[in-house]
Amino acid sequence: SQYEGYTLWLTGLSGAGKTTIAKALEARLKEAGYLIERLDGDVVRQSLTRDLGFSKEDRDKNIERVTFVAKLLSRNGVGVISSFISPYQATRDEVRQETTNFIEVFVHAPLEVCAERDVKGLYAKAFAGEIPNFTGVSDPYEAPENPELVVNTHLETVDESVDKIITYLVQRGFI
Ligand code: GGZ
Ligand code: DAT
Repeated sequence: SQYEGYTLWLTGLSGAGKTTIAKALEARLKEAGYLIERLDGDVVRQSLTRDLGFSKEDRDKNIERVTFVAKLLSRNGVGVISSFISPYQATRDEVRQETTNFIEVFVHAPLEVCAERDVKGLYAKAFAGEIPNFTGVSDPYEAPENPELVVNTHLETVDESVDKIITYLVQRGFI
């Protein structure tokens, strides 16, 4: 391929819109003929990291294994779209060091909006105390300090958020 690989890293709360944006972006880029692989928390946690839970140690292991995969792909010309809560800045900084052309995207919506969406009913359970260590409720989320991009999903449509990312990839010469 004439294009360099990259690691587009979507971080944010549960329900912020990471998976939705990742899927829409993947569809747009594949349609245009680009080499893309998508890595998503829900899918990866059923396979590669199914032995892990949500302690800090397990979240870090989850990201560490995914980073290994993203590294292999991105250095070989693949555009990697990753969607994980990845709540710790230091861990995301390590991903940046390990992968090719790392792009940190903060997928942001206020906690109240995410909890209102409650796509999977997890916030209701978390607020009822039924899920320990739930990000944003009983576990930390460190917002990106210096992300390449921020998409505000409570203010933008999915298409607007995807367009913003595509414009950035074009500017960087990755597509
Ligand atoms: C956060 C949890 C938890 C807890 C289950 N905390 O909305 P979802 O369902 O699809 O996104 C969440 C997903 C998070 O997995 P990640 O691999 O992205 O997390 S991390 O990067 O921190 O390793 C949610 C579901 O798993 N889920 N329990 N306690 N999210
Ligand atoms: P996450 O993967 O971050 O847990 P999700 O993609 O599963 O989140 O759920 C996000 C919900 O929010 C989904 O029902 C679509 C909706 N939504 C509204 N506006 C959005 C936008 N601009 N971008 C992404 N999702 C949006």
